[in-house]
Amino acid sequence: MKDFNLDNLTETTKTLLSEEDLQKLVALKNPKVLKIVNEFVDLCKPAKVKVIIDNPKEIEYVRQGALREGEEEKLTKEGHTIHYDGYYDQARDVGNTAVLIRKGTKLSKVINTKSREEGLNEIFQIMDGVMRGKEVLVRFFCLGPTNSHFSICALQLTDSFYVAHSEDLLYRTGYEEFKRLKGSEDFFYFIHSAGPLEKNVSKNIDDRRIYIDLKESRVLSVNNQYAGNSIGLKKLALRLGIYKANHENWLTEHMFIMGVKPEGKNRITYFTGAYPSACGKTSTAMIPGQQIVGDDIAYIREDNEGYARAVNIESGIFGIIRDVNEIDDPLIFKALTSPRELIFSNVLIKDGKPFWLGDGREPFKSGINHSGEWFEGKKDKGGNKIPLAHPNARYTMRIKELENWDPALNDPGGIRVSGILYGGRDSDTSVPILESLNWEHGVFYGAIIESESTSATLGKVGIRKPSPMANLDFMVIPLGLYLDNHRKFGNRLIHCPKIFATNYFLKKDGKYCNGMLDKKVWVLWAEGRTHGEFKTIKTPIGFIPKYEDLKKLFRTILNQNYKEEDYNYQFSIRVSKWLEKYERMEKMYWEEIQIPKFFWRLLKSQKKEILETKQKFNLNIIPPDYFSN
Ligand code: SPV
Ligand code: MN
Repeated sequence: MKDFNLDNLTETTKTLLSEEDLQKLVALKNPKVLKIVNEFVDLCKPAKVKVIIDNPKEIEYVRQGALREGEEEKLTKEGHTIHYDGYYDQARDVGNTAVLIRKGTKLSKVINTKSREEGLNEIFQIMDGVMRGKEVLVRFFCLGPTNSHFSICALQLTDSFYVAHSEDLLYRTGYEEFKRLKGSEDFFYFIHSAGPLEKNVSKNIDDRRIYIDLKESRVLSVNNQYAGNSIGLKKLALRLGIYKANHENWLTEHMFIMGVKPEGKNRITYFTGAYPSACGKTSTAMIPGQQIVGDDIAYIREDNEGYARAVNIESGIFGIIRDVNEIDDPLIFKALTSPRELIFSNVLIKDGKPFWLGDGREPFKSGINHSGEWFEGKKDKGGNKIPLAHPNARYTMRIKELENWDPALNDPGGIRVSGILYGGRDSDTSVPILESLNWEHGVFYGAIIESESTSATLGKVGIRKPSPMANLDFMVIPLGLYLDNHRKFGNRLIHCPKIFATNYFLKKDGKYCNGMLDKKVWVLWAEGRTHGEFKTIKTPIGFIPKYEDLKKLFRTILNQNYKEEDYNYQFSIRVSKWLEKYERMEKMYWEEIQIPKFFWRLLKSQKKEILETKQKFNLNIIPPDYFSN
């Protein structure tokens, strides 16, 4: 690789690159970058190659290109645009995503794998000439703050101006960072092609492929536009990050980062949190009065003093727009309804204005949406009623557009992690919040996160889906290895973050026990705990809050009277429900490989202790005061 230089460039690449753009590549003094550009320009055969560096003029070229090519259209409000993904390209394509591995390597049973040789042959064939007639953009980004030992350089080649524009909103520019690499090959790269387009959306959906090549730290993605499939730096880089972190003893997590600020106390305490979708991730990160650093992906490393520190690898949000309304999400709603640079995707457009499901406004009966011209009652080919907007419709904007963005966002040293929240969803088992007994026990909680399906999700109601660390979809190494890396990470720290588990969805007589804002109380209780405040009650499942403390917090934070009978119901230990959960976990983990001993040890001891308490009190549902002494 070292000797790849201009002389090695093929004629095609030389003729497609302007002298100015060629010089931008040369200035990086990075043979691997040159080689990649050469290889994929040769393979994908675009009509034009454009190298974009960090300056605003070049970034404006990308913004304008998205409009010119029709991948985005202007809306009435200044800076707002709309992008549509194809009707069948509205979410991550699990079936066509695969990790390329050597024969014999085993990963989690839920992860698709393919032999590397076979996968590369297949995708190279699809990529041959896939950019014909199009312009490919060569982009440089930085995953994490610039000038930071956390961060990883990322090279993206894409023929989608929408993808490149989204990346400008979601990530930090990285051309100068690539210079700082001084020729090193230690970076991720992503090749993306939306493939041939029809009405501005990917046409060859059957040839959609997203192949993760760990050996080369790269992901190749074709015939798609939906950001979770196309934007290299998002879920594709998450996978490469998990691989790298596990080999270098740090953590890449599907986690938000937030600053918690208790009123009247002059301090800010940082939490990270992993929640499967529909378990309250964004609403936790956006709890009123708190600050947001990131909403999706974090790199976590230990510092010299033995603290865990985290950075948001992104600087923007690709957020679910469904149910964002003035009452529940005032800050996001405000940002979405005022002028700023913002891409809406797959929402309804009527008279140049965007509308979405659950936006709190009178719904329209017609407009343009992800299905084209839309009218109420319209059905798709499968006979399914098409909603006004797609349930997974999104907005893409910079975090700085939110009034509560935290200035530590770009701190190269990251923030100090004091607490970690694992959020599951069930109607009948877990308590609203608990503190784990120690780090290992907390990792165990991360490993046993489940989310229960609701009427808002497809399929049967009440089905519990395991979602270890909300990261299973991206598990490019054996799940057991990943969990053990977590355990070891915390055990090395001198100042270990406290780990908490939340469940905002407990029900009584079919009704939710807690209001939307109750999570503010749980999170502020957790914040207090990281400062040694509040006494707790020790139970077999962990430390739970005392009634008096919650009563006070409900009063001061929400001006509500938290009744003791509600506390007793919500914080009871439901023995048979926990045992059912452990059984489901046992079954699931039996089918995984290399599950570390500590997991089985904890599963066994939790079961045993919970059974013993049942016998001791001769009760199946044990209220918290049975445990206080
Ligand atoms: C998620 O599904 O976790 C997301 C959206 O953040 S996607 O980019 O599709 O992964
Ligand atoms: Mn996510």
